[in-house]
Amino acid sequence: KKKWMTFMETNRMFFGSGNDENENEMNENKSCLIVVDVQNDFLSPTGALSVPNSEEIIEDVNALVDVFSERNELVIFTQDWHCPEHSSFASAEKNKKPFDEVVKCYKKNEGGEVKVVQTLWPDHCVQGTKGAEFHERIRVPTSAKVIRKGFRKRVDSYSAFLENDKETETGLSEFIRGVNKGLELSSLTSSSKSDDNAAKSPKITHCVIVGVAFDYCVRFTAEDAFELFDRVVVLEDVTRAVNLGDSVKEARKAMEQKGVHVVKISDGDNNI
Ligand code: VGL
Ligand code: ZN
Repeated sequence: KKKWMTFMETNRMFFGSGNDENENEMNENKSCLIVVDVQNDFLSPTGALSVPNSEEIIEDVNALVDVFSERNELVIFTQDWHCPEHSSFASAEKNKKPFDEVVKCYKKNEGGEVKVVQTLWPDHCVQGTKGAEFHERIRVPTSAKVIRKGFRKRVDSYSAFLENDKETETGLSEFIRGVNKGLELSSLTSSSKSDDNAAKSPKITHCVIVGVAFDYCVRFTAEDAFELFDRVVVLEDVTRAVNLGDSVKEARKAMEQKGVHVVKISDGDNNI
């Protein structure tokens, strides 16, 4: 935990003033933590889509959640939440096996279509099953926002924001816009700021992402996060990858092209 408090201190211009009332100049920046898919089917070695060594991240996830919560920063957990016979399952296709790829074609609302490669997975994170529950050692505070994704049968959702048709919203963007609106309103009514014209209204400008899998749900969540945030950071030490073919290399390249900061705290990379 100490490691993550130091991390927040080192990067405090991005993390607002927390509970420190005297740090007015930094009040307009807030951050949020997105914890991606820390569920039994991914984290447990016996899970349906076990991500190698992913139980190792649990203590760091808990410590980060504590540090963000203590500083009154928003914490979001995503939960992969598929219906039985979901279209991302190999079992839903004839003559396909897990980890095969198919091309899916989605019709856009405004016309036209989008083609995306869909990896087919073993059945996993089926709604209401043990595999879909958060790992028992993960602490989910009652104040956290939980966003479920991938429950529409015809379309998978890797990203916490947009499903794989690149069009259907999960609801998380609207939620965050609402939180920002609330921050703006409370800053307008707070007396400490009313006579300070230069004060900008607070806003969540910064997003830190951890969880699994680095090369799928973490990657696409990070790429989409730029719609809402100025700065997007993936803490690589607190993620693990499925690692299929070049998926890790491709994920890193795609994130870096978008401007996502993929950092490794263990390499001393703690100034973001
Ligand atoms: C994920 C594959 C299928 C992930 C979810 O959490 O990265 N990967 N569903
Ligand atoms: Zn899934």
